[in-house]
Amino acid sequence: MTEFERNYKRERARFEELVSRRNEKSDFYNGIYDRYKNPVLTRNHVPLFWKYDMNPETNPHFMERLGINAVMNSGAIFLDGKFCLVARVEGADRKSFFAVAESESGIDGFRFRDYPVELPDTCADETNVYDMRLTQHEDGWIYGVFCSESKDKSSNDLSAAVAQAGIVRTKDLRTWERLANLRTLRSPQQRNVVLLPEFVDGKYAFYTRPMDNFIDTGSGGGIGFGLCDDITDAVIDEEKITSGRVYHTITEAKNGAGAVPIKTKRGWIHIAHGVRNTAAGLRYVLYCFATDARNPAKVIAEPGGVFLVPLGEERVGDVSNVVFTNGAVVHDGIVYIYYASSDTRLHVATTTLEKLEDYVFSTPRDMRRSADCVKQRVAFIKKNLEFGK
Ligand code: M1P
Repeated sequence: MTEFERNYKRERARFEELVSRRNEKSDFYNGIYDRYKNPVLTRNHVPLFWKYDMNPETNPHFMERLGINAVMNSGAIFLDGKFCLVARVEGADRKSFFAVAESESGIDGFRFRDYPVELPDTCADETNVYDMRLTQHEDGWIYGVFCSESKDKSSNDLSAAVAQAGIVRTKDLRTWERLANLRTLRSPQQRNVVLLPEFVDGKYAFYTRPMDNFIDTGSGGGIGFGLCDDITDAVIDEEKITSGRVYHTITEAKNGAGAVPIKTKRGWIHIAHGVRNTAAGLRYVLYCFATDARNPAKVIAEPGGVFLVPLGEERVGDVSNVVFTNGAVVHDGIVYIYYASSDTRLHVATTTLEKLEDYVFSTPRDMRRSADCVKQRVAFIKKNLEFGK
């Protein structure tokens, strides 16, 4: 057997074992959701023929020619009987692109289609694309809203970049039509933009994240909300802040919309991310809030504290201490929350719609000050002890 054949056979067997591995719930418990033992997508889920030259004559050592660094932040929908993810795949060259992976169960068996997504290349300056949110809109289209990043030519800093919201639409996750990037007249940069699945006052409704520059949100007060008339040339002139940043909470440094909001009897449920600064760098966690069904800019419930944090191995990766979501699926009353850890791999957590609603509407709010938080907890303990007597 040649070196090529030996290495190919071994790697092929490893790949098949990985993608056909069954997933099971881990022993984590908080009563709110279940976590799973294995990630649903990693860089090793990428087909071998995306990375290796498969010709033994030109690749006698069976060497990676185009490596993949990470598979992470994924948009998610249920389409034609399958859980479909549009994953952010990051090449060894640091450029991200999108690729569709499908599964029958939503918790395991995700396989990438043979080819990644080739977005219409309409922005000459666009250097990187990532974090697509998929919205099955009531107008009949599936929209993908993603970050379109370019070099900031007005700055001498080589790392200075400009983030904008790119928009595509499709019916089948195969043919993509690129629309104009979203323009927000009062915010120079945008990331983490999410399109609501329903019209509001006959208009397209977006959750935005006003930012002064690429990393810091600066004066941006939190997750914004704005309406636009024409999705093919989307312009938002005014953004109202919905879930805001607050001193000494999990959203102090910044926050951003995550999965497309989930419709419930009591309003839209949002699973977003909050960021705080620490001596070890930024820490990204997930948190929830709900907005009014008729006025989706108005927050009607915001449980205190975190919903999901990086645990164990999730804490380590290319950008450690991060969990991030940009996709969730509701199917048969089960909520599948796809979240990436440390910008490296993708996991799933599951709950039910009923439990998620219970969590969002029955969890006490953040009292903002230690003295008030301890009062809140003492009252809670007292009630429990009296109940136990
Ligand atoms: O590295 C963590 C995350 O950082 C960004 O999120 P935000 O815009 O809120 O800072 C995004 O680039 C995201 O992709 C990344 O996971």
